[in-house]
This record gives sequence, C-alpha cells and structure tokens, in this order.
Amino acid sequence: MNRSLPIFLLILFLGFISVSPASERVWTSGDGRQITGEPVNKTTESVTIRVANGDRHTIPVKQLIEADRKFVEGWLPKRPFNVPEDAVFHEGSWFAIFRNHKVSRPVAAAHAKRMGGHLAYVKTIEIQKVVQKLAGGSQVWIGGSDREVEGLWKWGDGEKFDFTYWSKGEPTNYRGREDYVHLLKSGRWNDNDEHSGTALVGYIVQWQL
Ligand SMILES: [Ca+2]
Ligand SMILES: [Ca+2]
Repeated sequence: MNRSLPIFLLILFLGFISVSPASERVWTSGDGRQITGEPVNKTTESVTIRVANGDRHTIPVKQLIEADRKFVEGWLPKRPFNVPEDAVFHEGSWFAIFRNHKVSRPVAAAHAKRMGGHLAYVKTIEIQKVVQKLAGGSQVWIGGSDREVEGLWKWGDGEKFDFTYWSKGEPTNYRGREDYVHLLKSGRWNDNDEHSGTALVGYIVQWQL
C-alpha cells in the first residue's frame, strides 16, 4: 500500500478549500433560492454579490432571509487601493478628505484621478451630510462645474445638478471666472475660480465601487 496516498489526498483537499475565497457565502432569499458568492458592494436597498464566474448579481436586501440581512448591515465593502483608512462608506461609494493648503482645483482633480477616484459628486442631502462632516468646517473642493455652459452646473459624470446646497446669493460667477463648486466653512456651496488660492485647504475624493 502506498503510504503517501493519504498525505497526497490531504494536500489535494487543502488545495481545494484554499481556492474558495474566505469571504464567499451562501445567500438565501425568502423563497428558499440560494446563490453562492462574495459580497462586493452595498447600498441601503441592495447588496451586490460576485459569483464564481465573475458575474455580479445585485439583490434587494429585503428579499434576503434575516441572517443575510443582518450580515449585510454589519459588513463594509473592501476599500480599493489608495482609499485611506479613515474613509467613510455611503451608498456604494467611499469618501475621504485630503488636506493640502491652498490647493487649486486642477491639482485636486488630478490627484483624485491618479488615486482611481474623482472629486465628490454631492447628488443628495445624505452625501452632503457625509462630505460636510469630512470637511469639518474647512473649505474643500467637490466635483461640479459650469465650465462648458455658464450657469449649467454638472457633476464630473455629466449629470446635471438636481440637488443643490448653494450659500445665499451663490453662484455669483464673479468676474465671469467662477466655474467650480466648493464647500464654504458653513458647508454651503460657492462657485469659485479654479485657481483660487483663497483659503481652500483640501478636497473630497469619492470612489464609486
Ligand atoms: Ca460660472
Ligand atoms: Ca461665487
């Protein structure tokens, strides 16, 4: 009898279990259907699961059994490379502040891009609350502009502003040169010159998963 056979089988077994990611999980919906995969993203409403062949399935959280819903609640998606440890996760995105005294808008935007993100798109009051908390009363760039058509404000993905949080009397387009939005100390928005050196001390970067 070959004594090395049990050892060979053990190695084979260990090899087999090690290819299965530790974060993989069997998900069960209320009607008993199951799917096996690794969670990669979530919002309040849904969780996105990557299955073995790489496909992603987004499942409404309310369709899952209670144990799975609880798991999603307490779970945070993996931070992509470059996302700092103190970043905040909200509705499918990570947000983080970078401080850089008197930073111009192009420098801030280029740094965000190099890190695989973009200056934050503040499309909802909930995101406003996230970025305002991160800013902590300092003046920071976010990701909107009316550079293409004066008065037509858009986020970096081309979506027009729906939610806005302008400070009273803004945007002013002062001297015809203000095409970029930032948070004032109050958290309200102002349009400003992209090379403005006046007290802008940072920027908020967003990574959409
Ligand atoms: Ca303008
Ligand atoms: Ca202004």
